Amino acid sequence: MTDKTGIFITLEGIEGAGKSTVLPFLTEQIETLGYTVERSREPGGGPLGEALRAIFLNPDLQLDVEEELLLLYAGRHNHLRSRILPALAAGKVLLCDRYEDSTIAYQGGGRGVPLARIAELSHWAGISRQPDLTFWLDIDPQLAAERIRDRRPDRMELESIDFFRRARAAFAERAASDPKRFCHIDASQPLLQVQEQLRAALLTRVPTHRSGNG
Ligand code: Z5A
Repeated sequence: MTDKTGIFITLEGIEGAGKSTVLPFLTEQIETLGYTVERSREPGGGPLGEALRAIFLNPDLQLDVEEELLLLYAGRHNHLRSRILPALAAGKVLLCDRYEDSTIAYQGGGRGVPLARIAELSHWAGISRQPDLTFWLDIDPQLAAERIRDRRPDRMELESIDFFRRARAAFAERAASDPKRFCHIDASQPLLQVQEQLRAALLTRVPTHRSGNG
């Protein structure tokens, strides 16, 4: 699973699945295995991506899916070269809240863009590195929506429940096609049980880091 040095781990799932909630716990658990963890997120991550994130999520803007994709891949290119690859080269674990699987799920599954078209754009943008391990926090969209109902919605959260059902189905398809990388987590369970699933999965999937220098 490790490339020359670091490990690239991502967290995926529909909004309200609990990704932000489990990030500190997951970080701690990975550190316990002896790694230095750098956390990041998408949209965002690099300086350009963070600037574009505000545009991407702005509920006052009406973007079409081509505009969404161009924003996402400009940010992803910048994220990859300025944060992800340097962190991996330094031997760290780069732990990222969302990455390209979210594009497959939301712009592909949710908005219906053919996956071949997304793959073409990804190739053109030079997205050369995929995660080594992806935790998919899976939850029913209705339950997820109830968890976040008191929050002011961002642009994507204004979408219908059917949109999130299609996104979930796209995550499921992706996970089934790559079981070696994807780890399914039942995110509908109480937090302690979600954490226990993550801890157990980490122990089986990530080796203890022994050299102590990364
Ligand atoms: N997007 C895209 O379209 N294409 C792309 O390529 C990429 C992204 C990369 C921004 O993502 C949006 O961009 C996202 C996809 C799109 N849009 N949507 N919709 P984001 O990651 O910044 O936003 P998010 O996914 O919407 O984050 P979120 O709503 O914060 O979800 P979360 O991090 O998974 O959930 P949470 O904040 O940790 O938890 C939500 C609530 O549930 C909170 O009150 C918790 O206390 C509670 N919670 C958490 N876990 C539990 C459990 N186990 N039991 C009970 N309650 C819980």
